[in-house]
Amino acid sequence: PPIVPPADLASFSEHLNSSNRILALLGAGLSASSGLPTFRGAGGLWRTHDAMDLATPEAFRADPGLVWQFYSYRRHMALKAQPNRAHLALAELAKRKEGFMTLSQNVDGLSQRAGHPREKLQLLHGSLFDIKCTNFWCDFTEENNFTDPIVPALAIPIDESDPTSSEARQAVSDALRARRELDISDERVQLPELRYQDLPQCPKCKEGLLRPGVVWFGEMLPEKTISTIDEWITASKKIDLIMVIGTSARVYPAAAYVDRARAKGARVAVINTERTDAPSSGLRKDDWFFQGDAGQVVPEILK
Ligand code: BJW
Repeated sequence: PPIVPPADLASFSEHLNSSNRILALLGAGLSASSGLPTFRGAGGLWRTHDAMDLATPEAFRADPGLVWQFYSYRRHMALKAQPNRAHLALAELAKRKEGFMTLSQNVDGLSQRAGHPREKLQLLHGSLFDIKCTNFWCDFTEENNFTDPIVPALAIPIDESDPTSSEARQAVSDALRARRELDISDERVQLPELRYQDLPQCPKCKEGLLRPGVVWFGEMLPEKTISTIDEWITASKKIDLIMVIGTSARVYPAAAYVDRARAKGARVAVINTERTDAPSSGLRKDDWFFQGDAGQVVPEILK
């Protein structure tokens, strides 16, 4: 049976086809179908830590090693993951619709790898693969650093507890060893010890620690990103549609784009596994709510 009610699908498709100015607001639920955990709810725990407690400047100041271990793990998992059919369908829509813009809260690089046109993809919360210096007077930044691990000390530990003989272990290929990586998101697995000097250091000022180029709580979103979106909104006499995909829409200012689009006349389509996770302004009579896995629903409704 179709996962999307046919009547809703028909009215949505009709509206999409006649829409010129379209936004998509993406969240972690989109990449859940690619096997990456979300922040809230199941999977939002990393070891004993709430993922959102680690996504703060205070956490980094208090324990840069722990926070780097968390982000190094996330970089590794994101590189191993593959864009899913929803990432691909959105990339296709971006190519086909002139007035389409994606606002992604995701930092995993999967939209980029799905071939989403970069000028139509705004990264509200930065990227796991951008790096910057924490030294206040140093301006070092680097984009698209896919080195994994970023420094040797942050390599994911390998399960050495092999029941076979040591000779057999020697013969095990790198590929096989890679599959025996320990899951350091599990608190029962011991984290390797880290010394401060083994953490990623700034190659420019040679004094500061590097940090992931993501936006933590209490930090401003990238200025250029905000101004590009503001210009896009201002240039729109009307916004026809905003698709709110796989996000709890509770984190600001990202979540506010739903209401800003509504204020410009946009109809809202929510794609989420949970009906409770509608935008905070609530679902309205002529909104669409497509319940289910974004990886399945999005390609279906964008067909
Ligand atoms: C599926 C699915 C499947 C599952 N298919 N669906 C106004 C009011 C109140 C507070 C504030 C405000 N303005 C600013 C604030 C403070 C704060 C904030 O918003 N706090 C709220 C929590 C209340 N905002 C900020 O601090 C922002 N900065 C800022 O505003 O600067 C100026 C300022 C500072 C201080 C005070 C005032 C102003 C910055 C926010 C940065 C957020 N950063 C993070 C971490 C990024 C790096 C990293 O990845 O580690 O961004 S936190 C985390 O939340 C991450 C996400 O992008 C973001 C949103 O989460 P998302 O994507 O929605 O994930 P989930 O897990 O919440 O939801 C997943 C959804 O998918 C669920 O609905 C599931 O049901 C669904 N789902 N599987 C479809 N298969």
